[in-house]
This record gives sequence, structure tokens and C-alpha cells, in this order.
Amino acid sequence: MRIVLLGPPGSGKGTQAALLRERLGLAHISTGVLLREAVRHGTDLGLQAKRYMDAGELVPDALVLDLLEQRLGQQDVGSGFILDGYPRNLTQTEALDEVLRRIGQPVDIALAVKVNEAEIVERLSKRAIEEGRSDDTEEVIRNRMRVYAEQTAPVAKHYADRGQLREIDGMGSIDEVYQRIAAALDAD
Ligand code: B4P
Repeated sequence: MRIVLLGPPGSGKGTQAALLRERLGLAHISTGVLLREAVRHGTDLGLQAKRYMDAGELVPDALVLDLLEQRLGQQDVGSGFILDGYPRNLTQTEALDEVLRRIGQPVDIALAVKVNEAEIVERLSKRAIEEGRSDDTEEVIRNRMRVYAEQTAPVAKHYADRGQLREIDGMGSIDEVYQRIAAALDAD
């Protein structure tokens, strides 16, 4: 199964993708994780990406596509995957369709996780204290939410138009949200 997870920052995409990997044995592909690894390793790409991430802006499409294509070439992807944090705008949505067509692994379902703004700020502020991520300051969180509304929210329509979008209530405990996702996958 090939799943695209959509949702604003802090909606629990990364958290739920990790559970799906563990319980369904799917590969978890997070562009945020891949980018943070590139930054940590000080690669050219990481150095270029860092200033965008620290400002809460999207990293340029070509850089992220490069990372994604490398990851999709790895062996574990053959048994299905969860894409977490990609696509994040309409250009990436088209690029993804093209790459997946080329490797013969089209998306089966897109899950849009819905969480309100107050909950997002609370979760990410908590993570700022626990993990010290440089993009979890209040100002950057607000910018990430603005970027999400402007650039990422329209991506859901692409999947809705194909009849592939399922909306998931992301409020409540991690396990409650997981149960809703599992029910949506079962119903499909
Ligand atoms: P991401 O790594 O995707 O960061 P995110 O949107 O904050 O989501 P994340 O997965 O980390 O958080 P989650 O909701 O699981 O992106 C970071 C940056 O990388 C972007 O701003 C951008 O610059 C760049 N980037 C990434 N992909 C890109 C792309 N395709 N194109 C361009 N740029 C790109 O969890 C948040 C917190 O909530 C966690 O602490 C978690 O423990 C908690 N939580 C989760 N579920 C909860 C629940 N039910 N109840 C309470 N807390 C919960």
C-alpha cells in the first residue's frame, strides 16, 4: 500500500507514519527527516536547505525532489510506503505523480489529518522544549502554518478530485488518531 499523509505542521504526520511503519511494515519516507539528516551531516544540500527550514519556508523543490528520488530507489520501498511531508505544493504533487508513474508505484490513498491551530502551537511548543528543534519557535511555527495554508492545503484537492482523499480527525490521543487512520485504510 502507498499512502500520502497530509496535514499541517504538528498534526501528527511523523508520529502516525512511524506507527504505520511499525504495524504495517511500510517504508516511512519523511522529507523533513531526510532534510534534517542532510543538515546534520553538513552535505551541500543540507547547507542550502538549512536557512529555509530555520525560517519555516519550504526548501526549493529541486533539492527535495533529489532527496526523495534517492530514497525511493532504496529496496524497502518495494513493499509499500508512507510519504510524510511530501508533496507540500502543487509542483511537488506533479513531480511525485511523474516519479511514481516511472517506478510503477502510484499512490493508493491520501490521508489529510485535521488539527486546530491552538493544538498545533501547543504540541510544537512542547516539542521545542523536549527536542530543541530550531524551527519550533513560536514565530517560525506561525510562518510554517501560513506556508501550509497557502501552498500545501491545495494539494488535498488534487487527491480529492481523484477520489483518493480521506479526512482524519487528528485531535485526541496518538492511539485514538491511529485507530481512525486504521479504520480509513480498512474501509478502502
Ligand atoms: P517536517 O519534518 O515535515 O515537520 P512538521 O510539519 O512539523 O511535522 P512533524 O512530522 O515533524 O510533526 P508531527 O506532526 O508528527 O518539516 C520540517 C521542515 O522541513 C519544513 O518546515 C520545511 O522547511 C522542510 N520540508 C520538509 N518537507 C519538505 C518538502 N516536501 N518541501 C519543502 N520543504 C520541506 O508532530 C508534532 C509534535 O506533536 C510531536 O512532538 C509529537 O510528539 C506531537 N504529537 C503528535 N501527535 C500527537 C497527539 N495526538 N497528541 C499530542 N501530541 C501529539
